Amino acid sequence: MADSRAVFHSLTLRITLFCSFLHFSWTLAQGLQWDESGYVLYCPCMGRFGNQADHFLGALAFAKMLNRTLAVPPWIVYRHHSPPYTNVHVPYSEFFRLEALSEYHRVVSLEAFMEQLAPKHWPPGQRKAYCYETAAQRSPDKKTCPMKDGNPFGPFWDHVGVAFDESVLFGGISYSSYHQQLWMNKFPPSSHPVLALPGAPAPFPVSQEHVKLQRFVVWSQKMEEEGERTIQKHLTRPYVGIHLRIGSDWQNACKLLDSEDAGPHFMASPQCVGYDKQRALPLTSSMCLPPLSEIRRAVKLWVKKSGARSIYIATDSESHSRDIEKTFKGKVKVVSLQPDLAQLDLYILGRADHFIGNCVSSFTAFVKRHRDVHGLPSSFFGMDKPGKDEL
Ligand code: GFB
Repeated sequence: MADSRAVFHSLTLRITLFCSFLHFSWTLAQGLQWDESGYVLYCPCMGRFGNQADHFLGALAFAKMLNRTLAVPPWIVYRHHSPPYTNVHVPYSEFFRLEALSEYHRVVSLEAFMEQLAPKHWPPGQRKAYCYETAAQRSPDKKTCPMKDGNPFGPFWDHVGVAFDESVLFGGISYSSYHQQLWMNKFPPSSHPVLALPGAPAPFPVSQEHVKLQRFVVWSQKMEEEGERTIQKHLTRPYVGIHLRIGSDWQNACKLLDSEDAGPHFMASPQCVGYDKQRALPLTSSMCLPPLSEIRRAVKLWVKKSGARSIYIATDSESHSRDIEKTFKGKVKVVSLQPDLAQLDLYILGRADHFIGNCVSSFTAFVKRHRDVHGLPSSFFGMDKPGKDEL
C-alpha cells in the first residue's frame, strides 16, 4: 500500500516537474524580463541548512502572498573546520531544481537577478534595505538596517556584490498572511520594486500551512545521480535510515529543555509533537538527545517491522555503527559514510524504506517533509508514532 502510494506520488511529481521544466526553459530562452510586480530578496542568515530550508519555504510563501518574484538566495554553508575555512555560498540549483519552484510561484536565482536585472533596474545608488525599526535600533544612528553587520550578513551581500544606500524601516507588521494588505499598501512595487530584507521573511520553524511547500523542493539531477549511485553501491533494500544528531552543540542545546519555562515546542519539535501547543504531545529529553539504549531500541523495532537488510546512519558526530552492528549480530549491514556534503546524507535518508529522525532537529525536518511528500514512512527517536499534522 505504502509502495503504490509512493509510486503514484513519484509519477505525478515527475510529470508536473517536466511541465515546469518546459515552461521554465522557455522563459529562460526569452531572457529575464523585469517583473513590474516587484521582487523579494533576503539573506538566509539564520542557522545552517535545516534552518535555512525551513525559512526558505516561508519566504517562498511570503513572495507569493505579495505577488512578487522571489530572488532565491544561495545556501550559506559554514566551512570553518575544513577548506576553504570560510562561508561558502552554494547556488540553490546546485542542490535543487529551480524550475520545480516555478510551479508554485515566480522565482529567479539571486545570482541571475544581480547579473541580468540589477544593473539596469536596481542599480548601485538606488539599493534600499528594509527592516524592522527594532533591528535598526542596533545601528549607531538607530535608523540604518544592519544588513551587513557581522557574519554571515556581510559576506553574503558582498558575495552578490550589494552595498545598501538607504534604509526603510517598518514596525507593527508581521510576515504572516494576516498583514498581506498592509504590506501591499505600505510598499507598492511601483515605488518599492525591490524589498531587500536582512533575514528571511518567515518564522522558524516553518509554519504548519507552509510545510506542504516542500513538494516544490526537488533534488537537482546532479544530487539525484550521486545519491542513487551511493545507495546502489553501499546499501541493500529494504534499508532503514537514521539521523543521529548527538554532537556537542546539540548536547548543549538539549540541556535547555530541562529549564523550567521549556514548553512542548523547542526548535523543530512541532514536526512530531504537533503544532497546536494545547494539544502537543510531551517532548522528552531522550527525544532531543536519544541515549544509545533508545537508539538501539528504535532501530531494532523498525528493522524488524520493515524487514530491513541494511541500515544507513547519518550523523553529526559518532555513528555508533559498531554497537548497532552488534545489536543485529552482523546479520544486517550497517553503513555510515559521513560524507563531506551533508546533502548526500539528506538524500539517502529521504529515500530510505523507513526513517528514524530527531524530532527537534530541522535537518531531520527536511527529510521528514520530503518523505511525507513522497508518501514514505518516518518515526522519531522516543516517538514511534508521531503526532498527526498531515501534509
Ligand atoms: O541543518 P541544521 O540547521 O539542523 O544544522 P538542526 C545542523 C548542521 O549540522 C547541518 C550538520 O546543516 C549539517 O551541516 N549535520 C547535522 C549533519 N546532522 C548531520 C548528519 O547527519 N550528517 C551530516 N553530514 N551533517 C540547529 C542549527 O541544527 O541546531 C542551529 O541550525 C543551532 O544553528 C541548533 O546550532 C542548536 O536544527 O539540527
